[in-house]
Amino acid sequence: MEYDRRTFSPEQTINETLLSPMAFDFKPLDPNAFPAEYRQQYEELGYVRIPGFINAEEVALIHENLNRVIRDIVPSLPDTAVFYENKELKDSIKQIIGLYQHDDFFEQLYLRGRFFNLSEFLIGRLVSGRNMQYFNKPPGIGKPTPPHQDGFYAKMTPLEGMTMWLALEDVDEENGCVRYINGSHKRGLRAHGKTGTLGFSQGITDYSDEDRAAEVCMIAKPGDLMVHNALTIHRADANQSATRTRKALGFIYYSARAREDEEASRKYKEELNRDMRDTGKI
Ligand SMILES: O=C(O)CCC(=O)C(=O)O
Repeated sequence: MEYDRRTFSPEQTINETLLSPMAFDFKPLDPNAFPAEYRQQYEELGYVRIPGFINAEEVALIHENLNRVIRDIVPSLPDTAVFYENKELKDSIKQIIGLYQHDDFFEQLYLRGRFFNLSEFLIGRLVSGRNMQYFNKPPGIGKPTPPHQDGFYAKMTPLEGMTMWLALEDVDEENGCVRYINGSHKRGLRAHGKTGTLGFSQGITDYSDEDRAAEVCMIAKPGDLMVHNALTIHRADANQSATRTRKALGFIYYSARAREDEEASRKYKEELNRDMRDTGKI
């Protein structure tokens, strides 16, 4: 494994001029400092669960910055970058796509912090960032996330990728924990078809009772991180709480050598945007 070109030593500071109004303080960690068990678990199960990957102050800083982005930046974003559970209700945001492209704080969190270094450690190669998203399930109306494999959405070859899912609040069965199927990353891509769900337009078409019985629910506290392989099957239930939100961040990384099929990706996005408009979802 080679880390010399793209990693940051713990002492290294971020260029002050790049900082957004809320200070960035997620010191990168040396990739070699992560425990070997993280990679073992990731390779065996298709995911690794890391409790307390960031601390309470760091979680609070992310919330502050999210609130600022939602207040100051979201109103000017295109309808293909912000999805609402109900587009008439501005407090029902369910997803912000490409969060790092809209704000410096999130760009640095994504590309200059310990998340990036962890992705290199787990993949064992240099990586590049593909997308960072905000996920919420608003109380009462937050819909289920259909069973899927992220690799189906990403038109990448080789499919060497992962998503990091960072809980920003308590997540459990009631408000819609992420559910993984152990070892599913070893069995290839399953058939996907349209789901009608905004933000997760494709789902596994033959998801069975056997699949459901094999699910493991990722109960999480704020700051806990789950990292899943692009082939790991996962889903989440609706938010059944009348009062609790379910906020999280998703960080998607692929190996630097993975290439996107640009034509397939462009076609897919065009069709998706057309579908979302035609069905009145955006
Ligand atoms: O937040 C969710 O419900 C699901 C997120 C997801 O599917 C992912 O991070 O790949």
